[in-house]
Amino acid sequence: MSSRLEHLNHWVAEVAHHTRPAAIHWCDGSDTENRMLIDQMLADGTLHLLNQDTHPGSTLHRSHPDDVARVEHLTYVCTTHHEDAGPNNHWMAPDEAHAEIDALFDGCMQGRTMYVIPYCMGPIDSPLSRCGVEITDSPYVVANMRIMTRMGAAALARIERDGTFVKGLHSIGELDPNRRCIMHFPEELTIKSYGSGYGGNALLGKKCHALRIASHQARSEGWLAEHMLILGIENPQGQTHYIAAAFPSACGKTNLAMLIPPEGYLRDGWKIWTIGDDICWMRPGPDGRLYAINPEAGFFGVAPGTSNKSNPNALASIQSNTIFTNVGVTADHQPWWEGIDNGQVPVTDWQGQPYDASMRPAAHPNSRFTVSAKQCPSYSAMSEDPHGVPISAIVFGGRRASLVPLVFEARDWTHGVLVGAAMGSETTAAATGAVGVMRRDPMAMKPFCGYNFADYFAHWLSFDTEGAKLPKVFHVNWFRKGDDGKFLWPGFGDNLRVLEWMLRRVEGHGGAVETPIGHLPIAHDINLEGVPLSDEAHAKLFGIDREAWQAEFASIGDYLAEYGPRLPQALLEEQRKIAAELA
Ligand code: GTP
Ligand code: SPV
Ligand code: MN
Repeated sequence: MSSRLEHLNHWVAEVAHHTRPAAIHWCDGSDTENRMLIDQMLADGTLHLLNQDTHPGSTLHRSHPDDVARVEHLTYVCTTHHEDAGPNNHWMAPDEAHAEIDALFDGCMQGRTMYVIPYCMGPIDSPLSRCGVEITDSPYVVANMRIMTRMGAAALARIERDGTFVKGLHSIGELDPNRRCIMHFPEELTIKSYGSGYGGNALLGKKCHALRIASHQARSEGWLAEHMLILGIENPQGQTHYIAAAFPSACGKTNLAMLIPPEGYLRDGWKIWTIGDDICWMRPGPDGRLYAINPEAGFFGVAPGTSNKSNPNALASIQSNTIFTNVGVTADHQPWWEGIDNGQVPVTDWQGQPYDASMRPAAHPNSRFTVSAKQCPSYSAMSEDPHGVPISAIVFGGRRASLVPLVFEARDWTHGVLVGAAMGSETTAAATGAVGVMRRDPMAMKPFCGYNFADYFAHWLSFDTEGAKLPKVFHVNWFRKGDDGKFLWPGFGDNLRVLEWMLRRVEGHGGAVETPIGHLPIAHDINLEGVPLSDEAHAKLFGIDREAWQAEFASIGDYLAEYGPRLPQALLEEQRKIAAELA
């Protein structure tokens, strides 16, 4: 190997010396390699074969029952100065963190194969892309990384060209929750993760690299690494606008990214193009607009609730070559989850036990599918464009049963940054801990920002420069509930009605009323043809309760105060101005 890879070779040798694997395998990403790994995992029970007539090439993995979600309380950002990680992160001093986790890695790969996975986040030839190498003792991680990233020989060639990469070391260890932690060293471009084999804890290219490390890097290099989907909306005239949207985990990104237009819109010729469903890297282009790429190559999507009605594109994508994790199975070995709504019944639950509805759901609420983005019928060829796509609108949104209307528009960039910073959402099964608890989740980045949120908000504000052509900023809430506890808005495909209004606003001809919290559509500004809404639904989706919003702004003020003097003054002033208008 060339001298430009010496650094990589040296690190691999050092890790092998420390973890003592029985063998070292450099992943080339080939079909042969993938087949070899899948066969080996089928033989040792890591994977189970699903029905090859209905789901060719698809398998099922059952996680350890204590290892089924991200673990935010065991996730650390280890910067030299505590202040740089901020109140939004768990922090440990780098020396102490290395010592603690290195002790866990000591000899941990004995009897196992150590896999070296070179990967590229983003199109191989894009200047916006960044590479990494994950070392892991989990073949399941290798198989997932092969779908989720551009992995193998082409990535290694780019690493050789770049001469730099993010180092990620991972071991499933004993899968013991008491011997588990995920450490990030953004100043060293290094990740160390021990004791979990699940999703964001183990597929290090995803949340660890593409968000926590990348957000830190993006700040110093003048770009943004965000927890956002990217979609293209093609109007009947054939023009396509791109939108990036940040919703917290399990709050609708995959679904919105693959939306199928409702009947009337389909007839008129509207089309949706999927670029990405979870992560977005964007930077200003020469024309002052923000250009975005999806750093991922696949979807690690929530299974429950995915049906031919809610998300036909996702369902079509996962008919073959898919790894299912923690779903139930039917008598003839087809995958099954709550809400699949296909007339079949599960016989085995996600733990491999006979299904008993009184014991547990058939599929874990955070069960997932891993599939190549290329299998999605709405996947856009623009996803491979090295320049990325220009973003016309940024959308923030959360899961809010009360208070927050269906949609509103920020007055300007500074207000938009406040709208993102003030985001709140009810927690979901994507992370361990209580579900349904309202918490602040700025820009849907609470679990993923690799530095102090105060600095992050300042970084967002800094894009508002002379000559910048920034996207308009909106806020949505698909999850408002009525007094009966049911969702008031049909959601899913009908969300296009809201996106269409946004595009009219972007083009300068959509109607709205000004309120202290932003511009709201009056109901007739949004096309509601064929959407029967009760008077209660109407009032709640398109109105604001001033008194309740006063309380919300007081709470937002309290939240921002937690960031102390480091918080940008402009954000505080914006919050105070709106609080005063509401009073
Ligand atoms: P992560 O992969 O964890 O980041 O999640 P995500 O943001 O991609 O969420 P996803 O699209 O997988 O949706 C999560 C859950 O929300 C699923 O159970 C969906 O059925 C549900 N959901 C998505 N969109 C809507 C909507 O418009 N309305 C309602 N009521 N539910 C929705
Ligand atoms: C999320 O939790 O936001 C996910 C799943 O997209 S994970 O890869 O586990 O982070
Ligand atoms: Mn996510």
